[in-house]
Amino acid sequence: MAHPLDPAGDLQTVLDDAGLKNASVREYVRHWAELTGAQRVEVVGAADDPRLIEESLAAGEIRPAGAGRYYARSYVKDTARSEERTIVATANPADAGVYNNWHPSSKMRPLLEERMRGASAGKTMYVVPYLMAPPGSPLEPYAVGVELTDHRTVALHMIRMARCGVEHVNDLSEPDKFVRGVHVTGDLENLGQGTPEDQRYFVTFADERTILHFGSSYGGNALLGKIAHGLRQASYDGWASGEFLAEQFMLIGITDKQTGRTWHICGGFPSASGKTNLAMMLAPDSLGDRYHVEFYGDDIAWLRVDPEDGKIYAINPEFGVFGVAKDTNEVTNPTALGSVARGTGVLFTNVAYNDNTGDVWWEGRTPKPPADLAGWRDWTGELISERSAVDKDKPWAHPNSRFTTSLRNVPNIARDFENPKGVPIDAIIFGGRTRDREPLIRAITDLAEGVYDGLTLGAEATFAAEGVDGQLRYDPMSMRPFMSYPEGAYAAHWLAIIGAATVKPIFAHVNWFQRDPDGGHFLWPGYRDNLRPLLWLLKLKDGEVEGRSTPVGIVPTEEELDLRGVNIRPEDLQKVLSIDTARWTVEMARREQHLAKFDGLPPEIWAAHRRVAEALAAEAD
Ligand code: OXD
Ligand code: MN
Repeated sequence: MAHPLDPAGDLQTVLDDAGLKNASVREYVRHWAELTGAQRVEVVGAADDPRLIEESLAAGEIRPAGAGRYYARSYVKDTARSEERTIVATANPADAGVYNNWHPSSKMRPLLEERMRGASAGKTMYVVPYLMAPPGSPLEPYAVGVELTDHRTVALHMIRMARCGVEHVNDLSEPDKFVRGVHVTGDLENLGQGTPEDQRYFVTFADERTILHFGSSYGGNALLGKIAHGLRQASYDGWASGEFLAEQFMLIGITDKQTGRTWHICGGFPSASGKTNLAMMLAPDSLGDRYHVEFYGDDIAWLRVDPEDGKIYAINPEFGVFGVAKDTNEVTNPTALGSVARGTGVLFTNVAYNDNTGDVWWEGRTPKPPADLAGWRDWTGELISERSAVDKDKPWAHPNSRFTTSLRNVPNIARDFENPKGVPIDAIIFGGRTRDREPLIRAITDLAEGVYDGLTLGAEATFAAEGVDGQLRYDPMSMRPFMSYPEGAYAAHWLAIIGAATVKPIFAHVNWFQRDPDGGHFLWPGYRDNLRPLLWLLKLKDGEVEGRSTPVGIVPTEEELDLRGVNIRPEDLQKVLSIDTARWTVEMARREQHLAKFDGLPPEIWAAHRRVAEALAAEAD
C-alpha cells in the first residue's frame, strides 16, 4: 500500500513494507522522491495490477471496455514519440552520431533536474522494478531497471510490457547495476509541445545508465523499460560491453509439422512497413497443415553469440505488445485481435470509445465505422454525433492509437517464449515499404553485404510525401530513432557480433508493398502469404533450392516458391521476382550519399557497396 510521505520522511517504512531490499535502489528512490517532491511513494509489481486497475477506474483515468479490457485517452498534444526532443547524452563527445542527437550530459543533467524539481508535488511516485529479459537470461545483467513514474496509467502499461516486481532487484550480484529511469509527466497543458518553447526532454544518459524523461505520459515516451532501456540503453550497453546487439526487430518461429524442424527469423522494418502484422502472422490456410508460425515478439530483439554452439541467439526482452490499432482486423492481423479479447487486461489508448456500451473502434477495424452513433466519442473525447459538418470525416481514432497487452495473450505465442537462452537465429531480414525496385525477397549470404543492406534500409514516407519519386527515408536497421552511438561503430559492432558466430544466419531483404506502376494495385497479396518467401529463404539456407543470382542478392525462381492457393497474376509474380537495374542504379547513388554521412564506416561496408554497384553496372552494360 502507499504511504504518505510525512515531512519527517516515512519512506523507509514504505520500502520495507514493499519488501524492497536493494540498498542502491532504495537510495535512488529517496533521491528522486525528494527532488520531484512526490507526496507519496508506492512500490508496484505485477501482483498490484488488479488493485491499480480498480483505483484507476475509480479515478476515471481509465474506463471499462468490456470484461477485462480498459480504455484511456492521452492529452491531445501527447500522442506520439517525439524524436526531436529525444536525446542521447554522455560525457564523451566522440559518442555523437548522425541520428542519436547527442548532447553533453553536463548540459542536459541540469536542464532535466530543473524541470523535474518539485514537478511531482501532490502526486504519487510509483516505483516499478522490472526485468527486460526472460528471467535467467545470460543478458539479465543488462536487463534490470527501476522506473519511477508519477503517472498511474504508465505503471499499468509497464506491468503489461515488462516483468515487474521487487524480486527483479532484490538479489542482484551487483546491487548498483540497474538502469535508473525517471519519468515525470509535468503540466501537459503548459509544455508548448511542438513550439519553439517546447519544455519536453527525453534523455538517455547512456554512459550513466540513467534515463530522464520529462513532459509526456504517452507510452513511447513514458514506458522507459521499452524503448529507452530496451533499445537506446541496451544498444549502448551491447556495444560498450562488446557482448550483444539490441535492435528494433520482430522475432518469429516457423515449424514444419511434418519434420518437426523449427527455424527462427528476426528482422527490422521501419514504421508502417508491416512489422507487427508479420510478427503475428499465421500460416496461410493452404499451408496450415504443414507449417505453424509462432510469435516471440513484435518490436525488440537482443542478439548474442552463444559460446557453447557458436550460434546467434535472440530474446525478446519485452513481456507485452504495444501495438498500433489502426488497420488491425480479422484479415490483417487476427492474432492481434485475439490478444485484445475479453479478459486479457488489454489497455487501449486513443481509439474511439462508446460511453454506453464500452465498445472500442479504430479506422480499419471494420470497413465502415459503426452506423449507430449513439454513445460514440472520438479519441479526443468529442461525441461523434455532435461533430460539425467540417469535422464529420475526421478519423475517430488517433492514427497512433494503441493496444497494450501481455505476450501471454497472443494466441500463437511460442511455447518456449520464456526460454532464458533465447532461440537460435536462422535468418535476419529487413524490409521497408517500397512501391517499386525492391523485389519480394532477395537473399544475401555475405555478412558485410547483409549489414550493408540493413544500413541502407528505408521506407517511403507514409503521409503527404508518399512515394515521391521512390525516395526513401533511410532508417538503418529500423534503428534511426533509437541509435545511441555513432553509426560507424554500430556497423563495426554488427560485423563483430555476427562475425563471431560460427554458424551464421542468412540475411534477406523483403518487400510486400510493390505496386503496379499504372493501376497502383499491390502486386503481392501480403499478410499470411508472406510466409511463402520466408519458407523459400529457409530452404535456400538449407541448400534445398538455389534461386537466381542477381547483383543485389539471390531471388527465388517462380518454381521454387510454394504458391499453392495464392491468387496472383503471372505478370505480377514475374515483376516481384525481377530486378529493375535502371531503378537500382538510381538508388545506389542515393545510398552512397546516405552512407557518406557516417564517419568511420568499416571498409567492409564500403567494399560491399562497391561490389553491388559494380555488379549492377556490369548488368546494365
Ligand atoms: C515505436 C513503438 O514507436 O514500438 O516504435 O512504439
Ligand atoms: Mn517500435
